[in-house]
Amino acid sequence: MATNLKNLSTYKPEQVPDASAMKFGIAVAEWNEEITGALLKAAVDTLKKHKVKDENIFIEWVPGSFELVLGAQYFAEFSDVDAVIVLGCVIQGETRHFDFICQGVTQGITELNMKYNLPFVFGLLTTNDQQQALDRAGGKHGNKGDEAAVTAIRMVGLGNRFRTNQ
Ligand code: DLZ
Repeated sequence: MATNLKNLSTYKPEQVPDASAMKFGIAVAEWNEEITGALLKAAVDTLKKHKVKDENIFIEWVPGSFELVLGAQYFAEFSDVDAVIVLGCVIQGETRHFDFICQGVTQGITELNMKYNLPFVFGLLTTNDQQQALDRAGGKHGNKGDEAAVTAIRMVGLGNRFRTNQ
């Protein structure tokens, strides 16, 4: 939706269902906190804009992006949220650490989506440098936190539609 417009925060409001009864878990990484804090704020603001109640937004910080997978799984195992959003920012360094973290989180979140009957939304920035991350955390390319929140609401809505049509 948004990415082809080069602004991650652009979406069609009519595609977003009423979220007033939905519950969301957000796992957010402490690494690159300037960025992840901005992603988190945008995600929470967007959830609230779509009527998610404060008391239905559960936020847990984890040390780094690699820990997002287990943080997300804890939500699935030990809470009754309707969807989990993970927010992190991995910036390319001089070593291959970047590749391993990105691969681990991508694979891990994909597997969680398959294992639990729950949407796990991938809000991980993987950038070459800090500026690219800032551009996507409230800069010229919008905010990936907005997109993650909208995606989470839409996926919960999709699940609800399937369940009620059974
Ligand atoms: C170690 C590491 C490095 C080098 N870079 C990042 C990064 O850019 N973004 C991020 O979220 N986390 C980074 N980490 C930390 C790992 O994600 C993880 O927390 C540690 O390897 C401990 O498991």
